[in-house]
Amino acid sequence: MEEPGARRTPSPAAARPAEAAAGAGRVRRQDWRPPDWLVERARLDVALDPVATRVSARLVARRHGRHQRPLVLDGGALVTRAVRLDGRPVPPPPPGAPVLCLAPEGETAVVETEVELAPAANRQLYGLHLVRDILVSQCEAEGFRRITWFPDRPDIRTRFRVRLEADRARFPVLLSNGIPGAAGDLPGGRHFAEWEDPLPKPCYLFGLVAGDLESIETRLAGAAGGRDVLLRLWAPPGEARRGRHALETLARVIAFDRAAFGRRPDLPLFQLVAVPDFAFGAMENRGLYVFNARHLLADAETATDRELLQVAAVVAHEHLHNWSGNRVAIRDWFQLALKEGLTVWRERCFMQEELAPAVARLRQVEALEGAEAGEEAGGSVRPESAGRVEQFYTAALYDRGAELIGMMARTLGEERMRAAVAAFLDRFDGRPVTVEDFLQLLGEFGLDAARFARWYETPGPVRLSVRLRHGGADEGVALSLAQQSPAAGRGARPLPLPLDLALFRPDGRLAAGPLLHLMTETSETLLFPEVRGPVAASVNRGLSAAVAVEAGEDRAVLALLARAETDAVARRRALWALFARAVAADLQGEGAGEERAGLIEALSAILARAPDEPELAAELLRLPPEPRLLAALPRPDPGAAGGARDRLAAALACALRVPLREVHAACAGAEAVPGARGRGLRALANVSLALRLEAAEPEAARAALRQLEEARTMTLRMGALEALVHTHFPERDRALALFRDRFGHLPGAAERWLAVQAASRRADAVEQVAALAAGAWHDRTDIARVQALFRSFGQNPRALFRADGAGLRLLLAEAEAVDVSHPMLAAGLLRPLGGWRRLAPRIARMVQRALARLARRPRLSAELSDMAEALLA
Ligand code: B3K
Ligand code: ZN
Repeated sequence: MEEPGARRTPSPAAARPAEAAAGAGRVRRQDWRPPDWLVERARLDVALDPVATRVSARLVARRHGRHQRPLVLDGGALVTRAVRLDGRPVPPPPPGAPVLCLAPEGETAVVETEVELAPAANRQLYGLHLVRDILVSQCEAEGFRRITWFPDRPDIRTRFRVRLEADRARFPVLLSNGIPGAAGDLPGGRHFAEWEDPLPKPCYLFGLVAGDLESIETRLAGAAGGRDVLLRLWAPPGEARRGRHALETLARVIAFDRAAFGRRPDLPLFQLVAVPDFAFGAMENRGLYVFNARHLLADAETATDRELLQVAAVVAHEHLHNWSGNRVAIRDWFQLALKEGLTVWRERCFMQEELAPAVARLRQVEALEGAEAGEEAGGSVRPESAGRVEQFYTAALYDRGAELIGMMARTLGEERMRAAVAAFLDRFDGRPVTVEDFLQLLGEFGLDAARFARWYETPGPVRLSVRLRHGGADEGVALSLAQQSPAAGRGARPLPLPLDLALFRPDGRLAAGPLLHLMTETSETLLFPEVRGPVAASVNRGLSAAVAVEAGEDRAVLALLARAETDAVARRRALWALFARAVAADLQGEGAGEERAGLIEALSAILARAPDEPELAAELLRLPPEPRLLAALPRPDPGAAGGARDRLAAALACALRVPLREVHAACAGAEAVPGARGRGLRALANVSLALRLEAAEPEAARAALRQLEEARTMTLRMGALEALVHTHFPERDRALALFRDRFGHLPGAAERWLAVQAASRRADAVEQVAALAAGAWHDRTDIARVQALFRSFGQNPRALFRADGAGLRLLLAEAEAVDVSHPMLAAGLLRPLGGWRRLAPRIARMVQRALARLARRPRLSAELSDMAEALLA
């Protein structure tokens, strides 16, 4: 169910691969020029109506610099009724015209426009659109031009005053950025509300929501320099009570930003709005953060502990943008990795206070590696050019952007980095920024900025090969490191890599380190003259540098690290590598006995200490997800690899039967335990239950059903279902029926019920998903359900790539059916096919043929056919 990077799910449009849309009009980084005109003030009057919304705008523009160039305004899909320049009418441009050129004579100009929009017909979702019965805007990156004529670029900051009016019965709540002003009734059942943002902002941060919403709120006494700050959360009727967790998180984030970065709340009111089916994950409009409801409304009854943490991360992210992004805004969209990377890094700093840093880091690394494994990896986070600005919004840009900042933080030291970021936010408040501005400031704090700048231009993935040489009896140990980036050989200079490393003796004691080494050359050799005898090296602990390490460790080294590493990321890497080796050995008909023994020893050690650090133990006890396992095998056949995986999992679970049962029993009552410990115990209960069922223990099936029946939290309910769904015990079907009948009414429950079955490892998973797709609970017009069922299916490679082609046919048929109404979603469903070339030749050919067939089908949307073509290219 976990969706890495989902916190600010970029637009489904971003799913279109870069090549597909790279047409004639490429935007280039070098083409940025200062704006010719600034817009100092904007007054918008919006008469809302789903079919015909009228927007009257009055802009006060000022010439920027000495020149005679025109004032060029951007427009997108606008129907223009009137234009006036300094009070004089100008002929309106034709519908859909992309620019409006005006030639004011003076140094300032007043531009008045009247346009008409059709939000209910807006399928592009940028600009103003109707979701369910809520009118909502999305302007980042270039959506404001779809609301009114405006120079739509982030380096122009404008003070906005907004007046909204609408039918009171249908849209009783009218929201925009900043501080509420006058409001009241109008004739004809209509009403109005005024809003003003006291600070100028880029137009992409304009926000508007209108609908039937209810609210809950929290007051932070004296939080804004002695004045109160009100936090208010809006949701559809009946749902706001599930927003307490988000609202309380926002209060903690505000306190955190103050303590860690010296930021005070700069508005008396911050609002969070839950919009069901909002397509963009979440958006940081100033003072009016909009979320897809599932990223905002969550409590222990409806969401798992992991999801509650994810909600906290999204809430934190959007609010932290208020400084990193909103007040300190980027100059142009090529700098997106700066605002997003810095905000994800700040979000991570916050989350490290919400849960144990080791657990937080494990989850970050898993999300990062998931994104990098997709077809998004490759480009640099700040390319020279792009087909469309929207192509920048990938999970890889967010996560890599944050990793770059994390590397700088490790190099400077966390405290110094926080001070540097605070100084950056102070110095550039209200000024457009670039990556260079940021690096230059970090240089003042002692960072080798010129070297770190190289990271922004380097395409991924960067590799680091590691070789350990043991000298003679009295010569010590040499560690050779060599970095390799795809840009190497094209004059690329070496990247700075902060490497956390340690040497371990065979008995698990440290022989050297842990230490942080900043690698600055293409290849380096580190000498440890004092270290004698055999040792194992662990390099890039905690994923301290954004590189993939190739150390060619043998079984003994992996087993040692799996047992003895104190760094969780390095330890899990060793565990999963050992697991993949064992699967590979099984597939080759070799005994996997020794790998298995290493795994059993390491997992026993984790189980033995599990009650002390349950959340961490639960993470380390998880077996690798199947897509991840396949990525570690050469040309895998997903079906065969799945079989080997199951044999290995069963053998491990059998060997660990006793401690697993004990640990599982020790977690009883986890629901009553508050805070992080309770969360850890619930995670441990679930993972130990899942492992017990790997060995098909009938008693575990009974325990799982009991857990489902008795649990009061979604965490334990889902843990039981996720463990049972792969089995053939009668408890499985009873559990699925029970969940549907007893909890099906809860928000998101139908999606969970679909998704969990689509993840089944059973041989009949394809048939079951086909039946679900045809069943009553699957509604093709309901985006959330399509995503729940087919995204989960996409992460189930043994079903998706089943040798008879049935899984593939099912996915492609669904994509074609969905394409009729939701082309972007349909294209997104194909993403799991991204790695098809790495699969066993027979399976790869099957995928290729199926994609080619799809691409030839008539009447595909541009989105779906672009995606099919890009996957084939
Ligand atoms: N800044 C928005 C991104 C919205 C994507 C639109 N194409 C969400 C976020 O990063 O918080
Ligand atoms: Zn963001």
